Amino acid sequence: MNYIKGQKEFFAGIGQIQYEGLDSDNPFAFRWYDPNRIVRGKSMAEHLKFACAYWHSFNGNGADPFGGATHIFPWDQKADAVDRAKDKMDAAFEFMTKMQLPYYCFHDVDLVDYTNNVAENERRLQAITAYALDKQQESGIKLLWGTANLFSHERYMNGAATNPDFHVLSHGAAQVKAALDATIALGGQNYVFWGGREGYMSLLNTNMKREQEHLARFLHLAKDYARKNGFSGTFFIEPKPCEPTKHQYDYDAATVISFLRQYDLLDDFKLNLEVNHATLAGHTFQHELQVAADAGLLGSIDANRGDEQNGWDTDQFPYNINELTESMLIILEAGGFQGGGINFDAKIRRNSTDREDLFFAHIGGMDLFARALLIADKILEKSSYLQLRKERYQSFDTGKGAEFEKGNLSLEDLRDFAAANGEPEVKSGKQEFLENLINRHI
Ligand code: XLS
Ligand code: NI
Ligand code: NI
Repeated sequence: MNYIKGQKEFFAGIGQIQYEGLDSDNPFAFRWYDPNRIVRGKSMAEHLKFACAYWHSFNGNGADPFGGATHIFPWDQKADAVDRAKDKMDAAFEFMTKMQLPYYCFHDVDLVDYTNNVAENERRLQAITAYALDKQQESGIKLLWGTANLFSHERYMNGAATNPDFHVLSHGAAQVKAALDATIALGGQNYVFWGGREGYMSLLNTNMKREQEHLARFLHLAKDYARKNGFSGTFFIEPKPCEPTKHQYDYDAATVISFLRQYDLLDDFKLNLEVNHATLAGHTFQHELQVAADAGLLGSIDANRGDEQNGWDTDQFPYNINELTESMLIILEAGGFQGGGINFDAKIRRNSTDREDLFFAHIGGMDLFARALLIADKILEKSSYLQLRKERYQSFDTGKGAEFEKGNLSLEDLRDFAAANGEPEVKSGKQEFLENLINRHI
């Protein structure tokens, strides 16, 4: 990936970030992320498939419910929407190239501002898609996934696919159709549905069953349209338990899996799991990964973290090496992501106002995942971690335990075994030993 010289530079003075190893003092360098380093037969870049989230890095301007923008973007100045969008895209591709980020992800409205006119929005998205295709070809950067923003516009205050008003639902469909067209034109590898406002604020005015049926029908229509138009990638559902609605239909991994099964969507859909969505659902991120992996549905992840004292989606950049090490253990054991990668669904803080702060945020996140990958690989290869878990279940490997797993025993057989064999011996779960083992390798 080469930065195109001669083009206006938005991040002047910052060159391409390189791997310099642990001895480097350079804050603009990777200490662990060495894209070509081979781990378990694959390069780090292939394992991790890092993606830049367009919305946080190039649209999010530091505004919060108590105050306006603190990040003033030089690429957001031109009067014409498509011209403005092209400047933003130049900045984004410059940043991703300098950051060695091989992928990006977007919502339709991140790429270009939308109006209330369906046909005009389609025209704008097509114009910026053509521009994006050139940028992708120049830089080698690829689209990990596209999506449509069906939650910001006021018309979606009661949801999009689950809106009680069919007219609103049809606008959601128009947006998804255009976003699918853009994703397909750009060779996007996946397409994401995050429920946005698909949920309810009060059951008093909500027919939950009907809304969920509408959601399933909507997903089928989108899937059928995309397949008909040549999309062979994976669709992801991104679970989230609350915020913006009080109760989101895609609450967590288990809920989404059961929804996909109930509505016959398992052949085309997998999960995109986000760290802070897991913790908001009262789970660890590791739990959500394991639920998806066990169902063969671990598609992709949105990397970020929450704040332990806050109950909302703070979208901070990753920082916790223990959490990521334990996560990488599950991801590696599952054989990696199915189609997806690691999208930084994270934003720099309101008071991080220097242009270079966006670099530090991504350097930190990429290094932390690379480090977690190396540690997890060491734990799997060189420690008793896997062996201990295997031994814990060894009573099911032979004899009556194995017969039980095969389905050859009745409830009476179990009773007879218990009666004949007396009280089981006490066996330690060794939790602290295992926690020490993780920390020792970190
Ligand atoms: C919001 C979600 C959103 C999705 C894409 O909480 O994380 O950013 O990833 O619509
Ligand atoms: Ni997300
Ligand atoms: Ni989120």
